[in-house]
Amino acid sequence: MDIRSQFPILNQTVYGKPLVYFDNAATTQKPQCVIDTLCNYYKSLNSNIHRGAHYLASQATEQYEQTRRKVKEFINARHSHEIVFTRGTTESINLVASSFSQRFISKGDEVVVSAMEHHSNIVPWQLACERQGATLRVIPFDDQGILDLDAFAALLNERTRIVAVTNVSNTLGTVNPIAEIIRIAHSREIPVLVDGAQAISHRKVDVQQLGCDFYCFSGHKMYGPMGVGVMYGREELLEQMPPYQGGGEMIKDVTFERTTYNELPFKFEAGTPAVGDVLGLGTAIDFISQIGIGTIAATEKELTDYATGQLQQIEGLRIYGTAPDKTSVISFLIGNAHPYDVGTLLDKLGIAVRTGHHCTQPIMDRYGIPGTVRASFAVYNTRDEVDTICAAIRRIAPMLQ
Ligand code: 7TS
Repeated sequence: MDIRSQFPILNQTVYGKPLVYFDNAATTQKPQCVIDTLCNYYKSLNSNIHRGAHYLASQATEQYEQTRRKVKEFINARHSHEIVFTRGTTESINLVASSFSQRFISKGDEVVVSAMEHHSNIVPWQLACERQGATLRVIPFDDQGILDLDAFAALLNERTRIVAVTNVSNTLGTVNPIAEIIRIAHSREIPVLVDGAQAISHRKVDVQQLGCDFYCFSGHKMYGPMGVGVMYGREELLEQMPPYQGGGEMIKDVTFERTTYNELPFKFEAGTPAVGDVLGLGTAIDFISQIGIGTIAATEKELTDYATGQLQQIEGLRIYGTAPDKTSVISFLIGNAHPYDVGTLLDKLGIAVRTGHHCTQPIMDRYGIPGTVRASFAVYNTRDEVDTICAAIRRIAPMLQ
């Protein structure tokens, strides 16, 4: 079946123009199969999991746990109990930053992040460092948007407790050499958290092959529902880390004197989870697997190369993020135009892009710019849509001088 026709939202007009949706790095649209899973869950399965003794509860529990196994296979984790369901990448990183730091970070220690992190892989570590009396160190990147691995290696020392780095930059599109980063950090026995929010729907992720200690991602950026995500953590570390939130489900026994905690992964899943959304995430994984992540990557690369070539021909247009290995993200500015003005004009022509700092203010500071216009592609986008945005930019450029 044609991929694009599986996304009902794409078949509409906005302001009388066919919708061109190029804001996929913010969130991807959802195929009918994912929407059906959500509807069917609430139509025929809704119930609270792990506790009810009745039919619906046991069916919902079974499907929820089956999805955990599906995620395990998808990222090739060693164990299902290394997969913790969260509300998304942000919650996954906050969980690790909070719990890991309580156990492993103390006064005078250091945490390393990169200068191209999304705020959600900066601020939780700043909070943790503040609490524990530790210091944040930052890996720089060059004009093309490539991390400086020599500077990275030089940052590591006997006080470094963890490295937290993004697999793919949401603003520059750079695919970071995380296998190499992990190798360097592990040679000094430093664990590595990888923010996989922008990688998971574009590249094959194999956490065992990478050897990463934590890998975090969101369902909504991989054709799945909002409000659900994954924190993968290596069993040995998760076992040693304290719970993140307290509540139902994460305990073994509670008395007022002492509470003992449930085993993995339940220790980290306090309260009623978003069961329907977890099942929707499972369907999104099926959707990706059916197309094949290799096919998705190839389709997006072809489109990104085409778009880059076309955009580069537009006078006064500058692209930020020109690393050789990129995903389907193109950040740009036109002349002296403010990105917000470009975005507003494109919107009126039916084209959805994101404008601003994309929650990566340090990247903007690095280039000395207020923000960018960002077009980001998914597997359902087309060359015709790229032609539409290029024609639109040519049309609006004179209005922006
Ligand atoms: N990390 C990266 C690399 C991201 O791109 C994002 C979201 C997050 C973490 C946070 O994910 P969440 O699902 O918990 O919000 N990035 C974007 C973006 O580029 N535009 O909107 C959200």
